[in-house]
Amino acid sequence: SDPAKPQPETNDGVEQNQAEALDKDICLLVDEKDNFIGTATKRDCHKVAADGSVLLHRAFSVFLFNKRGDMLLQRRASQKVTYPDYYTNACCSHPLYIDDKPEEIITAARRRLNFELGIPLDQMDPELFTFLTRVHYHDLGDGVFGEHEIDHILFFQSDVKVKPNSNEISEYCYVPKNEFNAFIPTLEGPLTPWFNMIRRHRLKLWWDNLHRLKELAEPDKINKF
Ligand code: DMA
Ligand code: MN
Repeated sequence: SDPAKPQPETNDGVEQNQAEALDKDICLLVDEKDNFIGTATKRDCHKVAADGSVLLHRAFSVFLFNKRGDMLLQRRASQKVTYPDYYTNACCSHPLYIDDKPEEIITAARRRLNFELGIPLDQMDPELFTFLTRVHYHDLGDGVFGEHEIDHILFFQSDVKVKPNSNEISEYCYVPKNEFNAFIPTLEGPLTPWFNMIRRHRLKLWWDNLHRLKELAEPDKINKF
């Protein structure tokens, strides 16, 4: 079906494109050190159990900047199963289990930047990504679907063509660094927990140092903010 068109809801109230991904996408289960230990459907990875636990899985978050250094901010579509209508960084998703092996993070990031933001693959040279660090966090979401992830944080800087997929993203804009702090309180929706965490702990440092990010990278670290 046309991914841009909101489809009817399935009997659990989830929009059809999103429901399809919940049951088809196979995510990667990891231990607290981010070792791959098994697989589970996207649905099972996000279900909040009665005791509040959620299966720990691998994820990534891309922060995208143009060559002037402005950051792309997006609003999640209202049909997203987790955190609908929340404002967040350019693209987040999960590396999948594909062709009998775990997908590489940058491969997954390019796949989803292409799917969600419509960025042509040939405008996303793997060299343009910097893998900065990992964040381990747990959030109950709406209490039905939540998150428990080791999130690989990637920065990407280039001028790219953007054509958002409306089933994923309802709004986007580029925010200049010097306007960011005044702009955030004017938004009409909440920020996702992972974006807020990075915003509070690392965003200024990394945004101030876009030209020398490789020196700040701590890929072996798993932060718990
Ligand atoms: C999941 O993002 C990953 C993080 C870091 C929260 P998402 O809910 O946007 O995933 P998807 O786009 O695959 O639904
Ligand atoms: Mn997840």
